[in-house]
Amino acid sequence: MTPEVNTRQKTRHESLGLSDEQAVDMYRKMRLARMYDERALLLQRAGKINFHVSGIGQEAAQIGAAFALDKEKDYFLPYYRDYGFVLSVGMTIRELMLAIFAKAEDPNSGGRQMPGHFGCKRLRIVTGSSPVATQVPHAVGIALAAKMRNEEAVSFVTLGDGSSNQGDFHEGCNFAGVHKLPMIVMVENNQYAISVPLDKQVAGRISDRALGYGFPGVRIDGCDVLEVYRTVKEARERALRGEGPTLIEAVMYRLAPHSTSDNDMVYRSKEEVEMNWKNDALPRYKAYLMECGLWSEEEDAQLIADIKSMVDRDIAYAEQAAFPAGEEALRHVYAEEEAGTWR
Ligand SMILES: Cc1ncc(C[n+]2csc(CCOP(=O)(O)OP(=O)(O)O)c2C)c(N)n1
Repeated sequence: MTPEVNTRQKTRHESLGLSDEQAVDMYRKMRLARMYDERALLLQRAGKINFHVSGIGQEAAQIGAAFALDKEKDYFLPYYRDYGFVLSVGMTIRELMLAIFAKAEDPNSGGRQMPGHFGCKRLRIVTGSSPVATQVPHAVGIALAAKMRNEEAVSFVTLGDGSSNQGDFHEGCNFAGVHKLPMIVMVENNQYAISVPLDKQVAGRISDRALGYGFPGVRIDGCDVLEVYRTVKEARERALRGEGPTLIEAVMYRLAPHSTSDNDMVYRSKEEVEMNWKNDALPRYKAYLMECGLWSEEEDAQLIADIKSMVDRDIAYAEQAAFPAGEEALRHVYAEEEAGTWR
């Protein structure tokens, strides 16, 4: 008798080296980021928080990328819509709530920065500034240091399509290309820079710019979480082999207005937004998991209920948490000397 041969075809995630548990976890994170975002929008409308910048429509790219990186070794420089990314590398809903309520316990900046300005040493997230694209030269410097120290690490940086027109982006990419630095740049091309559509920002493809910097540039479907995972994983392997940076242009659509201060109906139509909801990554990936027999409507309902109670609990916590003390306002702004040591 010949032994039974397993002829079952590998699923897409299995062929990428992802376990069933990891594939489901990606979906859990997508749902978590989405529900956080929806509640943040409501909190702003209710007057409980001042401001929110939404990442709705961009979660798949953020989560696919996070799963392909090494949380113990790599350095992360996310931009202000990357809730899916920071939640996937270990930030909690409670911490995000503390940030939007501007409370002292916010690990990102102790309530000083605008929401979405991530920074957390514990999670290897490097503090970012408000001027867009300034994180790119920071990522370059970190990649240079990693290379000089022979660390097995990459720096991963994200930015928007509009920000890829800034000098910081070009100068950073050029330097990283010359020195073959272990850096991955992911442009989250959500089609708009506030009110300016993509065709008024760039005449060519963003991914093609990499040609001029001397490293590969790829344009991928940013609403396909597994495709983003595959691309970032390959880019990381290239970087660790000493072959230098990769530019990834993840194409997606910003489904919410630019921020809670923006009226997007002034520069785009309701029909256009509705049409793009049809490509929402969440139902698409949920359908994939259901086809694989890894997810059910019951599990989905349970997940949504669990996230809702976590979000409710963390909002209650953040609401009652203390604001930073007035006398702390200048801490971390100027260097301080205490008992002979700089902190
Ligand atoms: C150097 C600089 N110029 C202008 C701004 C104001 N600003 C904040 S977000 C933004 C749009 C950026 O668009 P994009 O890079 O496409 O990212 P998106 O917000 O669409 O995700 C602008 C112009 C800024 N923060 N920094």
